[in-house]
Amino acid sequence: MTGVTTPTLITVAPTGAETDKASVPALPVTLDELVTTAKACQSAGAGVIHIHIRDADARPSLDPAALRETVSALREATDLVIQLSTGGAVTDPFEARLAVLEAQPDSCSLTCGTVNFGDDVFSNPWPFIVDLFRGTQELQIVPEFEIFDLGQVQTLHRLLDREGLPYGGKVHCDFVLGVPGGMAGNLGTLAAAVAALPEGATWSATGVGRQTLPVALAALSAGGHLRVGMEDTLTYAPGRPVRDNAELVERAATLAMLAQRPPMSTEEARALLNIKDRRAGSRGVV
Ligand code: KMH
Ligand code: ZN
Repeated sequence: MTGVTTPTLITVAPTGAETDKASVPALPVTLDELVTTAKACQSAGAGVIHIHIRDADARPSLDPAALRETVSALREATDLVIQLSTGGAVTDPFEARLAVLEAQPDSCSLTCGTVNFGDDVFSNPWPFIVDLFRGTQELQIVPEFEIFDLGQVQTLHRLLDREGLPYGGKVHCDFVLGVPGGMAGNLGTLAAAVAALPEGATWSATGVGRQTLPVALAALSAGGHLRVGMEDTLTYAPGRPVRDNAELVERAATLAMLAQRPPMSTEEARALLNIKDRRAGSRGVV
């Protein structure tokens, strides 16, 4: 089986758009909280950070100036690959989601289809997917293809067949399992999704809520990478809320070490995804 000896890319998704700060005070929502979280998560073994920002009232936001400021502050404070969410919140309009690319992140999420999302709908129609993909190519941003359901893998094939490879030439996916309305968070579903991927694609997996550990263990055993964080997981163990994002990264790093696939450094993460180096003093594209 491929990948069972390769190091593990750990992505942290610290905030998301769905959880209220008022009900989860540990959720990082201000720029200071995000920077502190990012540093702690890099020290704990993260290579990529998947960012949603909040406004002054801790509501989900896609404010362009705040996104730019966030990218710049995280780039200054860490070496993490900075991935902005283009999914935003279920209420965000397509234009604002496309405009996220203008903040010049290293990477962005790109969801490959519409999915029921609890009581809501996370809308990603084909023309939007194509527009977003072309935007990433033009602005030299590496997309991470988010897959919430099996059919979305077929949409990824269609996208690559019609539009060519993403910027950087690598196809990297993140499976999000266990969203109410999306694919189930179990081994059989993950195996089917992995088997359907384009040849040579790399992937990580995220199990939402109680699916966190089963999905992480399955992903490690199948050569995949890990995404963890308070966007997806708020309970560390039954009856015990997550203290902070770093402890989820620490747990992922421990599992990866046990699997003899230690966490990747940020430089290894950059090489895996072929990220353009936008850091000060860099020599350009890696
Ligand atoms: N907040 C969800 C509706 C992404 O970041 O691209 C979408 C989401 C996916 O979180
Ligand atoms: Zn997200």
